[in-house]
Amino acid sequence: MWNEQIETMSRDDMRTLQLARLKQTLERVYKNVPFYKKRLDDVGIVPDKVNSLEDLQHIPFTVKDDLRDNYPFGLFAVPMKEIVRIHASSGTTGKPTTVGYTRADLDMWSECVARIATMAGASENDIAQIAFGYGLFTGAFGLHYGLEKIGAAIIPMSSGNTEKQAMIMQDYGSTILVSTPSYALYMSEVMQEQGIKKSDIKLKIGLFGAEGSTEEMRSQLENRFGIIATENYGMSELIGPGVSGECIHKTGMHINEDYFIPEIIDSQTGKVLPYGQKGELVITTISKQGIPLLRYRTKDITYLIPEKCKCGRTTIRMAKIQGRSDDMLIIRGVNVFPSQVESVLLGMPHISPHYQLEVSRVGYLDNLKVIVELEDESLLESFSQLEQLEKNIKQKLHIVLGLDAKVHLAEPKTIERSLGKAKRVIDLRNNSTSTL
Ligand code: DLL
Repeated sequence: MWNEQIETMSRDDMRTLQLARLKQTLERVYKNVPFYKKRLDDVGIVPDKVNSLEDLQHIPFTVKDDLRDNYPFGLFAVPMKEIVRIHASSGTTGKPTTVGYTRADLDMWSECVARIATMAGASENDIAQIAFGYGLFTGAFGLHYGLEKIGAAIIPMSSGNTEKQAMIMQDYGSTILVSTPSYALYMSEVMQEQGIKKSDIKLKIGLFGAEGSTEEMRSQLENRFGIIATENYGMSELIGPGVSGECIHKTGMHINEDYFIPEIIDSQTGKVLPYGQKGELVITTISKQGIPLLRYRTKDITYLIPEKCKCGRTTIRMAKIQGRSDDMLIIRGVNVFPSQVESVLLGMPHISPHYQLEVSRVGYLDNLKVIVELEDESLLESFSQLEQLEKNIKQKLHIVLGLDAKVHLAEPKTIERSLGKAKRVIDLRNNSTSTL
């Protein structure tokens, strides 16, 4: 363990620590951020009267629009001279949500990532190839400094240039790959084309994150590279990667609860839900200085697992993200998450793990087209086999989604590969695309 004292703390001690830090955070934002002073005044919350964690539920939520409205630095809680780094969200349209880090924030961030890397099995003996893009995106820098803190040797590859990634992986003997799951999958494909086999590389651990993936996708990655694939979660507004991560038991992502208080709410009513119930994840940062956030609505859907883990850690875990509340497609009244489609497709023979969902509207009727890529060209010759495959996919999708989808079998390697977060949904109803 990286920080045994914190990671195995009793629930009572953790709650005491959380309350003390919550109070400090409330006092700090009340004093330094006019936005929060007004928010708290509006509901009559006086920071030094908050005496229990239960009081948290009376504090108003913060949402992405609050950051947009105060763009770029309006929610910062320290003077600019104390900010030593700026990052921003990975969104492609509009103004990016912008965050600032003090030196203490950077230390805390590295500590968070050091913990999640260690729980996934990483150590000073490892060579870590970082294939996230370096830039405003938090992924690369977060993993970089966290892994460096534990003493691993960092290869700051950035994303793209996939042939070179494969060569470096083989030549330098990388033991950890850091990337999105979809980019790792693409990398494995390129390696196969280059004739590089599992036995030619030394990879042991995949630290995957920044987008969702199913258990089926995990198995594919583990088989293709011969690794243990773990997942980690984060968000630029909250710190970047390092909010939570899986240990080797892969039974949910341990939340760094001494820095982040998680809650699950019903996204319609805003009411807090009990452990185990699925809803929207809301996080309060309780140590951050640059831009602390109270009850930030992540829009990510998950549930919390409070039981102690087999690894010995007592920190609360969050289940795999089941989708984003704004990523859920409503097709003819039926709720569809791209991850449901992924879990159907990845279990089937003859098709590659690359897919896209295209939603369109004809008249008043929504149509879902699932574009599925064939694994190789062997089936292209046989019309009857193609027809049978299409029928099988349609049937399975119908069982899981409860609606009829059109299936389009695309030729091998025709769906665009992503270097970062994969574009899974093309929604022609309002001309937007989104990630899984
Ligand atoms: O993606 C931070 C990060 C980088 C996390 C590298 C892990 C590894 P943003 O670009 O702000 O930050 O995007 C945040 O990405 O709200 C989720 O919807 C999604 N996301 C991140 N990790 C996961 C995950 C980074 N493990 C948004 N599973 C979040 C599913 C994830 N979705």
